[in-house]
Amino acid sequence: MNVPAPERAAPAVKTTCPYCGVGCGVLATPDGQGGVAIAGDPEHPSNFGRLCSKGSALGETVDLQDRLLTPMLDGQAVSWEGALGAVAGGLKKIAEKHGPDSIAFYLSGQLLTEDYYVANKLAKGFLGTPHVDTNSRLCMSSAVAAHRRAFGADTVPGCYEDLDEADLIVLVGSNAAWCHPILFRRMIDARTARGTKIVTVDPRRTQTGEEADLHLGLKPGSDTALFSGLLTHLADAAKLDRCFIDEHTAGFDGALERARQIAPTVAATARATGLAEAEVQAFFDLFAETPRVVTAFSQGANQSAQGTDKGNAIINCHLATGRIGRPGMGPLSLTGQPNAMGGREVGGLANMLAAHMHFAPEEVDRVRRFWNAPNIITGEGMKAVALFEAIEKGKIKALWVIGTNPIVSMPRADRIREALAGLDLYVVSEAVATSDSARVRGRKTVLLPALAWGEKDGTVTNSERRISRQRAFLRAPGQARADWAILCDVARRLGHGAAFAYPNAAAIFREHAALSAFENDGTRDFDLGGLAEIGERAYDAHLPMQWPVPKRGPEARKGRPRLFADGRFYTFDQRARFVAVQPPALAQAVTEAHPLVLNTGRIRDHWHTMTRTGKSQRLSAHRAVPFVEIHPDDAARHRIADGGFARVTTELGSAILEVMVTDGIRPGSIFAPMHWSDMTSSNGRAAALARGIPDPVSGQPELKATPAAIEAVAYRSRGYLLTREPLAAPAGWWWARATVQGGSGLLFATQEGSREMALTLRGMFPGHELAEYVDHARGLYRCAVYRGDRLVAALAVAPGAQRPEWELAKQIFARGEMEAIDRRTLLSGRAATASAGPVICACHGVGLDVITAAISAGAGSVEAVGAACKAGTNCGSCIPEIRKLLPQALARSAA
Ligand SMILES: Nc1nc2c(c(=O)[nH]1)N[C@H]1C(S)=C(S)[C@@H](COP(=O)(O)OP(=O)(O)OC[C@H]3O[C@@H](n4cnc5c(=O)[nH]c(N)nc54)[C@H](O)[C@@H]3O)O[C@H]1N2
Ligand SMILES: Nc1nc2c(c(=O)[nH]1)N[C@H]1C(S)=C(S)[C@@H](COP(=O)(O)OP(=O)(O)OC[C@H]3O[C@@H](n4cnc5c(=O)[nH]c(N)nc54)[C@H](O)[C@@H]3O)O[C@H]1N2
Ligand code: SF4
Ligand SMILES: [Mo]
Repeated sequence: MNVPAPERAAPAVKTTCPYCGVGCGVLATPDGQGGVAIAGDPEHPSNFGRLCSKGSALGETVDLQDRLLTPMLDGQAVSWEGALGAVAGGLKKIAEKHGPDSIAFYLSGQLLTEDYYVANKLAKGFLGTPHVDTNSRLCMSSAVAAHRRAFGADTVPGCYEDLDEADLIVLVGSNAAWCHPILFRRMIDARTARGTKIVTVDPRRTQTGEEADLHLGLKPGSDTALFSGLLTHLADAAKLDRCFIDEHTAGFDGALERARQIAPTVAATARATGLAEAEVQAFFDLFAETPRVVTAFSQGANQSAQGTDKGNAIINCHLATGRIGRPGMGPLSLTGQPNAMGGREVGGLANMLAAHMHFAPEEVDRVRRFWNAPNIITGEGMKAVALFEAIEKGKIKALWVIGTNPIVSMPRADRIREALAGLDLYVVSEAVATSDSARVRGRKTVLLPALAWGEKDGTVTNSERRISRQRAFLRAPGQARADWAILCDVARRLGHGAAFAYPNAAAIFREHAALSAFENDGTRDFDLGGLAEIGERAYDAHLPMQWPVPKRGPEARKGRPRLFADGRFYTFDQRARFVAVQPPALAQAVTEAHPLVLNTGRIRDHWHTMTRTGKSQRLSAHRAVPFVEIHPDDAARHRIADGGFARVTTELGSAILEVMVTDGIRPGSIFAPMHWSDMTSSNGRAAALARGIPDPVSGQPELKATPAAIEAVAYRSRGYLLTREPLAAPAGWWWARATVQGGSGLLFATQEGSREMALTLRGMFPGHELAEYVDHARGLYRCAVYRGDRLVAALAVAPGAQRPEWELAKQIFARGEMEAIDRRTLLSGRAATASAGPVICACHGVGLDVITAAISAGAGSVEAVGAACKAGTNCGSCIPEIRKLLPQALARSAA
């Protein structure tokens, strides 16, 4: 059994952040009452004590509200016996009737390696279905495919120290300031320490682009032209490492010839990318002249119908200059999820078998013998997009979803939601009962309560191949269990008890490590042989370590920061491959009906579908409603106003989003965050609008460029409602929910006037005292609902053209006890003192107005602003935004 941690005020437990692939070490100090104090682990080599806004707020996300705490069968609570019986019985029946390949698993890069290993083994070795894919298909499968084409294995050559030691960092399709914030701070430190230059390549000028020395706002999807132009330039400027190319690579001439066809000159590159020639020239010169260059790439490269070629176009330039595997140089795929890499190690993708082995007959046989597997699969399964299409077509009858929320995050999610209803068996292992995917019903639906972060035990691997421990420090709540333990119980019920008799996570890790070393002899990059006999105590004490960790040799038991320094790769002839890439093209052209390109992605303080960060009031303050960014020219053309609403429509559906007009986005493009779901908004599911045409090599869907239309939407009234408990919004409202201090907030819009709104609200709080301010002639209604001195709810309604300003009301609401002056403030909508404005610094809750006031009073630097009002002094995630407000920045953007 998994030994639960004692729940008492205890010393700090070292664990790892459950969010992004940076993989920061966390010190968690439980308070003995289910809560926890969070700090960065100063000894962890990924973050050296720092945490970003999301990591810092982890303590606000461990409460049990909304948690799934009992197994459920078709909407009814059942015993574990009942639930596991239904899963095992259902799988057995379906396998007998339709064959095992009518069963599919959809896993997650947020599972621990041990969970992932067991799921993969059960499906591919024992149930005998190849259809095991993961949300990592949507995340970094193009990077995996590019690595395999170039290196013969899915190897990340470098490490984070390379960022400290680089003189040039090129960020391609990465908003690292928001999505890999602690790594980004390392890059900024490198700039301070050694003058490292930062170049960003992104059609949007994000906060990362704002901080860059050079921002290349290229046309969506044109990255292969940029890097083809660069390869051509390196050749023409005699900047190639001929020796490296001749001795350690193959395919250079073909790749260069293709690059010349795509982008023969600087001028041609500029034309193909929509950049100015001077910008292109500046970038090419910088790259050519700087030996220590790291090119880090993320979803702007991967989530593309040409994602694999984008990765290889980048890698080509590094191979051509021999800049790989050496300090301060190399291509670096930034992984998104905390265990995206661990999933690749166990073989969680449909085109892998296990432990970086694929489907060569000898590999299949090797894994079969190691597992003693009765039903080993012999070929690839369906990748996520195809897998969900097979569900629509009725080919897949049973689906088990573990640790991901596809009804929000899959492209074409509305269609998928309909398709799931046709499944004979739909199983969801979840931590949260109210997630969109947990609320869908198949013909038979089983929900299995999973342990969440802080309760579970295992390992994760970050972007630099570093394996760290996640450790339990909270008691298992309700009947929740570890994902691996649930899987093992189902395996036992299917008659495979002996192969799944793990006493704990350490035993699974040992087996996983042993498989990686099994008949390896240096032929496979992924080798944890040195950890295959790790004891329980050593596993518990395991320090972060970078694979490979072979049994013998210099890096035995201590791992290795870089690979390929010797110029030997994992192809049959040990030479790396150049890849001749295809010219850039968007998967789908815009049309008259859908004239804009919809780009989707992330915001600073929310994580994916918000089932966890949505619980934090700190993280919900920075961006409280789903929004769409649009260029001023397009806004004018479509008659859309900043702060108003717009309906964004693609051929897959529509969403209604608040408009943010900004020249940070290219004309012709719009951007919407992926985070809002039906749990947090009425019409905010923007991720579902993506068409998701897959890359031909990796199968990763295009999520950054879907043709879309936009039109203004007008509402008669808008306002906010603050309540102590989350309240369902009345039908017909547009709404978005955000956690606020002391309760829950709804920002809403309706077609009703203030008169009807007043009636609705009074009906919501029967038996309470109401203090009201009514001016129906001006469409205004404000109301404070209280019991005695305690403020229970606060509402404000104004005409639809006004964006509600709720910072002040939130401050009063947070205090709970009302004084007369607060009541007047709430009802007048005007502060006795100035409001703080929208929150910029999540850690200290510092608003925009406070920061600009500090700057007006003379604070001329980020440090001075911090000294004046504390903004930016904790996690630093907001520093790029503060820097943008400084007079120099304002002068620059005015010029
Ligand atoms: N705050 C926060 N951080 C996260 C996450 C989160 O949910 N919230 N999720 C984590 C996960 S799983 C992932 S995968 C990572 C993702 O991290 P990122 O990849 O940095 O984030 P995204 O916002 O998805 O996309 C990055 C950028 O790609 C740009 N882009 C779009 N099209 C193109 C193009 O054609 N070319 C180029 N060069 N760029 C393009 C977009 O404009 C966007 O700014 O973040 C991780 N970190
Ligand atoms: N349009 C568009 N779509 C996208 C993207 C985009 O940029 N644009 N990005 C894509 C990318 S890169 C990613 S990674 C995905 C992310 O998308 P998802 O994986 O769907 O998002 P999450 O919200 O992280 O889902 C994790 C789920 O697991 C649950 N959970 C948490 N802990 C545990 C646990 O320990 N065990 C179990 N069983 N469940 C747990 C959470 O409550 C949550 O419901 O979205 C993809 N979709
Ligand atoms: S950068 Fe932030 S989200 Fe990512 S691992 Fe570190 S603390 Fe967690
Ligand atoms: Mo991701």
